[in-house]
Amino acid sequence: MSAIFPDTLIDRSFRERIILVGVLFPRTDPDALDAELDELESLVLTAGADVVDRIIQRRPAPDAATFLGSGKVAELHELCLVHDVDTVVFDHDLSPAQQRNLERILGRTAIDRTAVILDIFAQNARTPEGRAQVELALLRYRLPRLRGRVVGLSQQAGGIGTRGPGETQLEVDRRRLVRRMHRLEADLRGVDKTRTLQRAQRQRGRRREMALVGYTNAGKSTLLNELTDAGVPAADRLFETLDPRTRQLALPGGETVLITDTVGFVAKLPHELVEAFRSTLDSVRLADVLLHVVDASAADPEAQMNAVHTVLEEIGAIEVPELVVINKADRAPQEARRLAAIHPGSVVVSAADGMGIDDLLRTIGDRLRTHDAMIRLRIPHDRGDIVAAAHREGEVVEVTHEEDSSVLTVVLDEAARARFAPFEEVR
Ligand SMILES: Nc1nc2c(ncn2[C@@H]2O[C@H](COP(=O)(O)OP(=O)(O)OP(=O)(O)O)[C@@H](O)[C@H]2O)c(=O)[nH]1
Ligand SMILES: [Mg+2]
Repeated sequence: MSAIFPDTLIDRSFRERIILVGVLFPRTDPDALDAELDELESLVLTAGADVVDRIIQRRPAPDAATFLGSGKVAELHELCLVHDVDTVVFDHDLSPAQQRNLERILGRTAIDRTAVILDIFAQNARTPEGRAQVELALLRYRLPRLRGRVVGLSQQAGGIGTRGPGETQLEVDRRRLVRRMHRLEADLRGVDKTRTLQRAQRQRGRRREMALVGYTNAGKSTLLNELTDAGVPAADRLFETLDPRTRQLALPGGETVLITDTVGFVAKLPHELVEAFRSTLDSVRLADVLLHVVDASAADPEAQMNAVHTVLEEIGAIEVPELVVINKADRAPQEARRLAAIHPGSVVVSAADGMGIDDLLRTIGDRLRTHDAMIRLRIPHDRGDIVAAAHREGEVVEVTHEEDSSVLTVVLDEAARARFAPFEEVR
């Protein structure tokens, strides 16, 4: 497989020289585009290449064939020659056709932000599951981009798995790629099943689960280490963490909860990745509380918070209660205070030196406790399934039987309470 589809999109046998391309659409704020390109530059650096220049064009809309106008493409080509550039990276998603046309005109690789992020993920995935998820995302990205390659006579000789009669090399490649995708999907479904089982066992113990979420490099892993001595690698690199880690956390009241560190988010996180990491991100979707770690020293912490919320929405986790943890207060004390003032209920910490951690632990305890509520459910006699569910998901403290229904007094957490809402007795 790797012979046909290289593992990486950016060559790492040397440091590639790269030009960034951004387009300023009528409703885009020029500063926002600059910030996006700064971030794209750090993504490229993380991927192991160097940015030598960037160009921006104002356009009402992307050109269907080449994204930029033809004059700008010629200028870009010129610039590529001047700087001896290997690859151009667009801040925007390129269609397979745009990518192909640009590569033909420029005579070098043209990729988009999505490809760079996929590339970093491919580099950082370590566990078999993480690698399978990334490979699946890469294949999903590549499938529509497969193109006919010129095949020499010797390659047409055939053999098992190569071309059948009348099949073009493109068809062969496509078939192999799809087969590999199905294989990966099946493997991942297996892992998913095991995890669901483990989670169901934990649920029976009603142990609370929290997930760390946040923009990449916000300090999630550093915070997990500070809270639990987890020994998780933390580094000043984007997408350092890809594989989830779960640790126990002892709260001041004596109870323990589970806390999971997982992959960081970024603006325009490729949907191929969100799709492939769906089971990893279950730890976020199914958590009782999210610790949303915010880097107060980032260029625009609120834009990062918005990007995190966009991803949470995409993975169906936007309803999970969130506790905002404003981090790196040592580096940006003023901004941390400002953010705390506009996010009531948030906690300011510095994961690197432990400042604010006691306060955070106390707040976590309070938040988890207030989520339990004692409510009364009126359940018709023919709904034994609901009665059983109440016993499973909550703590039933009293049952009274009436003519056509039972009334259960039950302690439920917030998420479970929402599920039983149709049966809740309003007093
Ligand atoms: N000054 C300062 N640096 C911090 C703090 N917390 C984390 N860092 C640094 O920020 C960088 C990123 O930290 P990580 O914990 O790896 O961040 P992450 O959110 O897990 O990032 P990814 O896994 O890459 O998404 C590291 O260099 C940390 O040392 C803090 O409170 N203050
Ligand atoms: Mg991390």
